[in-house]
Amino acid sequence: MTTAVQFLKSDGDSSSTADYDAIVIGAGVSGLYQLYKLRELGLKALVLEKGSRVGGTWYWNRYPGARFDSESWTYIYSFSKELLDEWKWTEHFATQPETERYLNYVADKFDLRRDIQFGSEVIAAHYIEETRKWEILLSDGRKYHATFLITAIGILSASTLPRIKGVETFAGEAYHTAQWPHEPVNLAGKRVAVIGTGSTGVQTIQEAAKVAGQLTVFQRTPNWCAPLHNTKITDEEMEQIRARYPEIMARCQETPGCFVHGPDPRSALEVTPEVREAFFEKLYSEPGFGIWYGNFRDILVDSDANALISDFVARKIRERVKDPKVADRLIPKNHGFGTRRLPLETRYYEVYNQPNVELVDVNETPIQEITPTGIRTSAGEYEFDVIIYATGFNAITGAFEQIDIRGVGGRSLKDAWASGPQTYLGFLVAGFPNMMMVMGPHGGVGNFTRFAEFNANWVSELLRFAVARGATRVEVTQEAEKRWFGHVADSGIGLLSNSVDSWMTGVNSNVEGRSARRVMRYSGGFPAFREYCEAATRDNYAGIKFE
Ligand code: N01
Repeated sequence: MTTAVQFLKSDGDSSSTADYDAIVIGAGVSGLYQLYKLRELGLKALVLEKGSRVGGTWYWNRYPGARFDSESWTYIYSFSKELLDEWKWTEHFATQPETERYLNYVADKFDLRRDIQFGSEVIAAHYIEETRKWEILLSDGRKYHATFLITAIGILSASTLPRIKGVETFAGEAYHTAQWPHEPVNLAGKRVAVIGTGSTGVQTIQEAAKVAGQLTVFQRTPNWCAPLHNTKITDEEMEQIRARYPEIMARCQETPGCFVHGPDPRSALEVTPEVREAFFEKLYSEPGFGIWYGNFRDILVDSDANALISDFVARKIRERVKDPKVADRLIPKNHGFGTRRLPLETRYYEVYNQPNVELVDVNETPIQEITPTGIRTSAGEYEFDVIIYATGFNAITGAFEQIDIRGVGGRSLKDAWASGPQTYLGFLVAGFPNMMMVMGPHGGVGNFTRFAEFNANWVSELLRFAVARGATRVEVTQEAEKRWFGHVADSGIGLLSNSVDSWMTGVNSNVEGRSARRVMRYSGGFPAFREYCEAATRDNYAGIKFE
C-alpha cells in the first residue's frame, strides 16, 4: 500500500513505548476483536487494559450466579470459522467463568496478549493538534502517543455505589458485584444483605439464597423477570449448533437486538384472549429473551398491549410467591413488562418462599444509614456479615467520564456531553478527531458481541479508508453529528422503555446530575443501525473530514 504519510508498521515488538498507529482502551469483548482487526490492517497497535487479564465485563463481574442471559452460541465471535468450530459451550447460557475462559482462549489463539498491556489504567487522553496525535496518560505516569484512539471501554463498566450515609463505615465484608474479588467469597451460613434487584441483583440473590444463613434483599424498584430455562449442551447438540452457525448469525443480523428472538408480527390486541394466553404461556416456558424480544410486535410500544403481558407475568409472580404481600412487593407498579432490561431468572421468585430470605421494600422503610454493623432502615436495624451492592453502573457514558478526554482546543468530552452524549453513528464525536468509539453511546444495545463485532468492523473500514488516503486527521462534521442525533432521538419516539427511568435512559440516582432522562442509545434496532452505517461507508463517509 502506498500512502502519503508513513504509518508505523507492526514489528511484533510491544515492549516499545514509541508512537502507535492506534491505541485501544480496554481488552474486553470489543477491544480484543478491535486489536485483531488493527493487526489485519497492518497497523502498529496497542491495547491498554486496567485489569490483569482479558475479559472486561467478564473479568470484573465475578459475583455468584453471573452468567449470560443471551444464548451462549449467539454471544460468540463469528469472524473465525476455525474458532466457531473449536469452541464448545457447555450450557445454553454460560456462566461467567466459562465466558472468561472463552475470551482467554480467543486471546491465546490469536496471540493477542503480546499487544496488550495489563495493569494499565488510562486516566487522560488529550488530542495534540500540532502532532495530530493523542497523548495518553496512565495512572502510574506512563505516557503513550497514537494517531488513533479507540475506546472499547464498555457500556456497563463504571460501577456505582449507593449514595447512602455511612457506606464507608461498614466493618464487615462489602462488595460491589462489578468489583467482586478474585478469591472465593464464602457466604455460607452468613447474614448477607443484597441492595439492588436489577439483572445482577437477581442472579446474585438466587445464588446467595442457597447458602446464606439469612439473606435480606433491599429492593427499591422491582423488575419484571422471566425464567431463563438454562440447560446443558450435549456434544451432539453442540455439533448441530456448529452446523447452524451461519444460519444463527444471519438470523441475529435480522432482529432488532441481534438475538435469535425477533418480534411476532401479530398485535397482542388483535388475537383472541385464548390465543394470546397460549402464546404468553409458550414464551414463558421457553429459554432466553423470547418473551421480551419474540413477543407480539406491539408489547413494547403500545401501553394497552403492554398491560396484557404485564398482567400475565404479574399472575405468574403471584402463583410462584406464597405470601401475597411479598408477591405484591415484587410486582412492578411504575413501569410495564420489558420496558427496563428484563432480568432472566432461575427460581428467583421461589427464593422469597424460603425461611432464610426476607424482602425489604425501601420505599416502605427507607435505608437511613449503613452502620459499622449493618443497615438501619426507618423500621429498625439489621446486622450483617456481608453487604453486596448490586447497585449498577453509570451506564454508557460513565466509563468516558472516568478519563479526562480532551479534543480540539482542550475541550473536554465531559463538557461536550454535559447535557447528554452527542455522536456520529455512535463512533465519532465532532471536535475529537481520530477518536473512534467501539460500542459508544448511540450505538445499539442488545447482544453485545454481535454489536461489538459490527462496530469494530465499521471502525476498521474507516481506518482502512483513512490510511489509504494518508489522512492523519479524521473528524466528523458538526452537521453530520447533529443529523445522526436527530435520527437517534426520533427512533426512540413511541418506545415505552424511553419513558421509564433506567440505565438505558441515563438515569442513575447515585450520580450527581443524572436524574433526568437522556438519549443514550439508538432504539431503531440493529438492521436500521447497520443500514445507516453501511450507507455512510457507501457514501465515502460524506459526513467525515479527512485531512
Ligand atoms: O444494574 P441495574 P445491574 N438504594 O442498574 C438499585 C447487564 N447485565 O448491574 O431500579 C436502593 O439494572 C436499583 O434500584 P432502582 C444488563 O444489561 C447483564 O443489575 O434504581 N437500591 C436497581 O434495582 C443489566 O441491565 C447480565 O430503583 C438502589 C439496582 O440497584 C445491566 O447489566 C447480567 C440504590 C441496579 O440495577 C445492569 O444491571 C447482569 C440505592 N441507593 C447484568 N441504587 C447478563 O446476562 C441503586 N439501586 C450478561
